[in-house]
Amino acid sequence: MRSWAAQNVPKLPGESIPLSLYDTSARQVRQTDPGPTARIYVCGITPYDATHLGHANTYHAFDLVGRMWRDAGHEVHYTQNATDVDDPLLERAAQTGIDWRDLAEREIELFRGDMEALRILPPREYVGVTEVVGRVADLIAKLSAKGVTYVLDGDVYFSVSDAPKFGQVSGYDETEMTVLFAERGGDPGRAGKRHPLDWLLWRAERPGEPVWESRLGRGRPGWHIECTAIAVDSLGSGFDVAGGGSDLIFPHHECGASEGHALTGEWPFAKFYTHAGMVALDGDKMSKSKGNLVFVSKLRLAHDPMAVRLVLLAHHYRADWEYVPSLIADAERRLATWRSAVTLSSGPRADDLLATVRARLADDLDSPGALAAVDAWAAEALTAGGPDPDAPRLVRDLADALLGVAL
Ligand code: 5CA
Ligand code: ZN
Repeated sequence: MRSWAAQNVPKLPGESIPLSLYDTSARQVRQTDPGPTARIYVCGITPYDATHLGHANTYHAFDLVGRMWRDAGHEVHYTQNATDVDDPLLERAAQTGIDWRDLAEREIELFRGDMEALRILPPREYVGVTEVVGRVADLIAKLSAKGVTYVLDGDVYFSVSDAPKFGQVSGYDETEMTVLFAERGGDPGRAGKRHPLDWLLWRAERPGEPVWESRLGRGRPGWHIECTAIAVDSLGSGFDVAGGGSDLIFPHHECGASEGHALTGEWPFAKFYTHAGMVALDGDKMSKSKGNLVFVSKLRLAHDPMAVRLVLLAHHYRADWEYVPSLIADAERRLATWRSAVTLSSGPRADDLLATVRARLADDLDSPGALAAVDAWAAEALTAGGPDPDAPRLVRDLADALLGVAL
């Protein structure tokens, strides 16, 4: 599919700093160690409703990852999927009387506009599941040939007993897994399954549902295998980061990691499993199914999109936080202050500021720490001034390149 437009990223002077990130599967912060081309896969939207601030928080976090790698001289091979056929999309299409394909296309287009407005750099490959169904079926057949699947009434399941590393990504115990599996699209109670946590790879044709002809017969892919297939085809195994929100730790990334292991023989399938926190509204996780949403498309029309980005930057990516309207007001004030400071004809030297912003972001993306450093520079520039005629330009460039904020 078409991705979205990229802005030019200014090159910065001085020394870059290698990025460290929290790896959910290692349960610690570790330094990333990409080759000349860093490889990242981030789970994309299920396009049945507009992008909310929670989604934006997740894509923003991984945008900072890419910006830090670029600053360190790496190329970034970024792949993202769109779950453009799945139960929630089909249900919403049926409720609203819109064709599911039209609904997906409309919401993906709105998402592209949101990402561009927030200056989130686009993936090199943006792949809709409907584009790769045949390929997903090939990989399911490959799994079957390895003896890790079984068929139940035409549906194909991955057998969790044949997944020796299962549980290592999330670290959850079996009770917790069973609860989350049921909440997040799994079917632990289905009669005939060998184990409650066996997960669906291929769903055979059901009346009224979209289907594809494939080597597995008529049907459509299950959820987890779509991301594994797209990631392995686009990035290979042992890529640097698999990312998403923390609601994807289990079962999505757990199952995907075991699928990748079975397909490639490599463990871990991704070197880092990294997750952004959940954004809530009125005390509840923002979700399309609950309807308690703050849409990016509305917020960015009512406010400067750079203020929306500053709301995201003001929270550590791993934190769970709640949206309240005062956040956007605070961000607008900060944006105005920064803009006033970078339009001065000179300011305090900013080399130390650049080093601090790099250091804060390199430390598991401490964006609040980075903002505090820019705040301090701007306050000094506006109150005491400074001798350096190049400093305002440098601050503008570092805000652009590292924080994605156009001043
Ligand atoms: N299509 C699947 C991933 S393959 C999916 O989870 N789609 S989604 O539209 O539900 O979510 C898209 C991304 O936003 C996922 O990475 C998800 O973890 C993240 N996300 C969803 N809700 C929130 C929220 N309230 N706060 C933060 N991130 C969220
Ligand atoms: Zn995914």
